[in-house]
Amino acid sequence: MNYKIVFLFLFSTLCRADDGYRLWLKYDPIKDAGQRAAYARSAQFIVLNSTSPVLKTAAEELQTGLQGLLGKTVPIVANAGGKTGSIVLTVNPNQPQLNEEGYQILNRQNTITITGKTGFGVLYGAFALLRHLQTRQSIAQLSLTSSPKIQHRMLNHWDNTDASIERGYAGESLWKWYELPERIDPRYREYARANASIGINGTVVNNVNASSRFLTAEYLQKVAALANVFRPYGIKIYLSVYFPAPKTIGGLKTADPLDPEVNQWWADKANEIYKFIPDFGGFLVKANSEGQPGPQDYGRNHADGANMLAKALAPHKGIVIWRAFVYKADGKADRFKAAYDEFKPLDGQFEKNVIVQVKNGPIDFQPREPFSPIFGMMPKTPLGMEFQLTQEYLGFATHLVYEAPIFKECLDSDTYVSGKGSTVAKVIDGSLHDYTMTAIAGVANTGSDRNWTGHPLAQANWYAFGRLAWDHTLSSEVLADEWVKMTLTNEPSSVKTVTDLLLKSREIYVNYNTPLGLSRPWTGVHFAPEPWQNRSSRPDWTAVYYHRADSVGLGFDRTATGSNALAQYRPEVQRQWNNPETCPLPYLLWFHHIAWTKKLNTGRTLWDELCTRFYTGADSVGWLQKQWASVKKDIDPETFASVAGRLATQQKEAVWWRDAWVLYLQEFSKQPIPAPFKKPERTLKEVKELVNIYQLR
Ligand code: GCV
Repeated sequence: MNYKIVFLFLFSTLCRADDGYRLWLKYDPIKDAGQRAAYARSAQFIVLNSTSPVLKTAAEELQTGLQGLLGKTVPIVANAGGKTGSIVLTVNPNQPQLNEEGYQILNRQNTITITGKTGFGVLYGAFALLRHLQTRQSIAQLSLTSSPKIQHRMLNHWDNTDASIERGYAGESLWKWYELPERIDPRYREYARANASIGINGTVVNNVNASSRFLTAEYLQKVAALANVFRPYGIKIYLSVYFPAPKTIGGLKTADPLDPEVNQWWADKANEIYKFIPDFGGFLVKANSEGQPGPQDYGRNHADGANMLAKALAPHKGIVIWRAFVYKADGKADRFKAAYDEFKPLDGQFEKNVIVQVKNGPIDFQPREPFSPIFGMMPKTPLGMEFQLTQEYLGFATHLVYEAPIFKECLDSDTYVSGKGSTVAKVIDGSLHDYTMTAIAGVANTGSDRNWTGHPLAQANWYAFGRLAWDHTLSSEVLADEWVKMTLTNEPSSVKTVTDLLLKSREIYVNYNTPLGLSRPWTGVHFAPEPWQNRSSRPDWTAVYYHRADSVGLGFDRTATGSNALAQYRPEVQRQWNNPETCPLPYLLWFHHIAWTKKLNTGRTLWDELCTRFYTGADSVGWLQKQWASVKKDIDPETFASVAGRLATQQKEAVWWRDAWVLYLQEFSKQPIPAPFKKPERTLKEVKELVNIYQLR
């Protein structure tokens, strides 16, 4: 026997790097033998007395997880014969403390019972129990009760028929349309598992800039094949629809929502869809937005369009999710105000099965935005939340930005619409206005890259989104801690270091990218800084429209002396933000044009404060690198190297962002770079040349 070859084989197998494919469902063996034995005593059997596909999924998921964590096969039995040490899965509709998808997990006399009102509840309970073990918590006297606060917890994929993904940075689409419905990529099931484990129960598989092909019988078969894979994981499928589809694929002369023939076409189409997919979720619609056609093309409004589709879906219990992301090509208007102006007057005019989906902020997924003023202002219309997981404005898959703090900042914002404590979270979970339907969506950051998200740490954004969609009261810290333990390491000091690094990453990005409430200094691919960009087919697609730098100062005046967008908020919010002295610094330039020499409450002038943030932000990427280097021994080598490489790129690009802003703004401020910071090594001309190259990619 050639021992050298055997040794090399074993060595390479043992050292095989983790490619990130398993996400947070790794279930690597628990190293601590005592802990493993303690868990194992309570996991001798999985008891399931049902043939329901969802319950079967729950039992099998438990079995897979336990096999990995405990290193033994835990049999699934119909009856444990009175033996303790079993995990019993049971559905009991008589659980007033739970909603339809909630679960209760109790450990009594060494029998763990996972109860749901439905099989879905049990499935979520099974994943919750595994999470408990993965994060090494005690299961003695375990007592967990949890129900999702929001009904429709969804991913929105901006995926196209040609496998490209709009704003996707992790490879191509997961959906192989040309192979479906015949070939089912095993990855579809892995996708469903990952989503179910964090409570996601819906997915829109195609881009909101939609192709009408998805509504053809050819594609509906493909979509149905995906739905079949997702179903046992409690995930419903939805489609984005192209509003003029009755014309493009139906051969009608119009797509007017008040035209009877058009209504009939949609009703027939809905009937056809439900034949393919009996539990189809419904439609997501982008209409009269960024060039997409819609009801306004026929002199109708958004409610007319949404209601027509809602009526077609209602007999099948489907829903319409109508996006509020709209703004007209009017350079004189303030884009900030557009969605509110168009949608607020329509409150109460939508059918019962319509949800209006609103982006978290009024512009477009900027690194920091105030909450959209619509939240709280449409009490008679269910408003859903749209967050973006894919890092369109957050450095794609090279910059590290843990997004839970972005989500929380919005969810915890107080609209004051029914007095203090009327948070955005309470608007979208329906508790404030008794909405009959509730929804939250994340624009997915997944793709065909082996590790799903490109940046290995961006998996945490998918994870945190799902967990927050289930329970928006969870903190960013708790979610980071869970994800790190389940995905990267359970070594306490490294868990602490990586969690801390994740938590600080967003603020670091904002500092070198868009501090003090700056926004949108970019065009084209949305990656490179371009604050000087002043020409486009539309003024609101230039950078200067947003930052408004001039010889006096910087920022967009949205008070009464400016666009008066602030008037869209409740007076309590206006009072805080109207006055530059009380406006929180992170939002300052969103609402005020501030003089360069104005002293801020940090004791520095605006110019000095900006420079301080740009420089410390860029320097902090060095800190991220050091922190990451310090956990090397506890992180899988492939993951470690991938993140280290990306951080090195981020470091380079953070300096480039800093230089672009500082050199450009200095042309207006005419102020020196304050000590101790040093003048950028390159000139503005050089930065512009660099950016031009990036815009080419
Ligand atoms: C899907 C931004 C993005 C677009 C996106 C749009 C939307 O403008 O840049 O790629 O289109 O938002 O949310 O509809």
